[in-house]
Amino acid sequence: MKLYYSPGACSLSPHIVAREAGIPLTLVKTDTKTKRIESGADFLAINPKGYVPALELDNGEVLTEGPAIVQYLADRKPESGLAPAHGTRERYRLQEMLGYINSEIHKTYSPLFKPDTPDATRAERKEYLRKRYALIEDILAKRTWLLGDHFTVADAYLFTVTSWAKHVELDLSAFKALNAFQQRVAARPAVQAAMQEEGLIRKAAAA
Ligand SMILES: N[C@@H](CCC(=O)N[C@@H](CS)C(=O)NCC(=O)O)C(=O)O
Repeated sequence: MKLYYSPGACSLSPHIVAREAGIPLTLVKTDTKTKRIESGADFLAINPKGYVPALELDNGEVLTEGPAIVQYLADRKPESGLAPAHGTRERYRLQEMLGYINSEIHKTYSPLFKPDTPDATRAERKEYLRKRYALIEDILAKRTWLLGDHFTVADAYLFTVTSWAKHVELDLSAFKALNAFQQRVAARPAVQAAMQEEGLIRKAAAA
């Protein structure tokens, strides 16, 4: 399978999930501005939506939308516990959380990355994010991971989008449990490996 990604973008979430599950992926670096992949080929011919992540399956089919992709990957390795079994109440809780992260958090960051977003909009979006993170903070004050004792695809997604806060000067320092969560996720070997591969952190020097 091929994952079309852009370093540090929301595609880091399925990249982490694949590494957590032990699923080998071919990573294809994608420029979301020029809509070209590293070979120079047209990304729009692969994903007409023009955004990452996109997962090309071995049969050539292309799956898009982060929440669908992470569930697809997790379901390839159910024993990983990255997603509860289909049809269970826990699975709906996972989908509820993925929907919240996707629509309430992820997409609220988008205008903050655009240089022409007016200051008033920027301030309003940051306030909105802090309001949405307050709910997450309440959850993480009581649990290690978003859904309980197990790391799931929702944790990989929350970690990925929250790592953008420093790039858009969003102050989340008041959210102590969230900050501890970010550190917990960042310390996971699969997360370290994914971030190194995307060039977000340096590889540990050889002894
Ligand atoms: N609805 C999509 C949105 C994905 C998305 O926002 N991708 C961003 C990177 S985080 C992107 O590629 N943006 C470039 C563009 O929209 O042109 C999802 O949830 O997967």
